[in-house]
Amino acid sequence: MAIERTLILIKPDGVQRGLVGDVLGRFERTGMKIVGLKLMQMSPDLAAQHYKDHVGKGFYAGLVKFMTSAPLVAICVEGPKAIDNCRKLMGKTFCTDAQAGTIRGDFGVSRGLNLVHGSDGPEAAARELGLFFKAGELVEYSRAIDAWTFNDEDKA
Ligand code: DAT
Ligand code: MG
Repeated sequence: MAIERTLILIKPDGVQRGLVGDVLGRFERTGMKIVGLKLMQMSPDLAAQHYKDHVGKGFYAGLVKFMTSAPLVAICVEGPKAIDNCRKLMGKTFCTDAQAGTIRGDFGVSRGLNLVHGSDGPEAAARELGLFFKAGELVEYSRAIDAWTFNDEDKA
């Protein structure tokens, strides 16, 4: 099934810099669907679970401090190959390496303050969505424009 769901976070720097609309719009305008959306502050406990694979790395403490320092926006994006498609829109991890045209390339200049998180594979997406959203918080709905946005080939 090529229709996937992925977790996107607009990180605290994106919220503080007033870029929520611009960043969300990059995903939305592709035709992918927002099926979950909330403003929240990440707790240290949630940060530890979310970034469990980075525990012990040199940047871990700074990363957790940054991610818990102010509110972020959590989004569940749905669409054909949504996981890789969102990563492509985000660009390389450090804004300084990210290509023009990507979110990180167009809106950032920092390594660590890189505006956006996106799940990096199907297992991570399922795990991370479970951390940020309760089952009832993800909404199933169709849009009139769906038929002009993707077709059966994209769903196969
Ligand atoms: P990505 O966010 O592109 O999936 P990642 O999962 O490897 O990247 O790392 C998570 C975040 O940690 C990343 O968005 C920024 C920060 N980070 C990663 N490597 C870093 C490093 N070497 N120095 C500073 N921050 C780093
Ligand atoms: Mg990652």
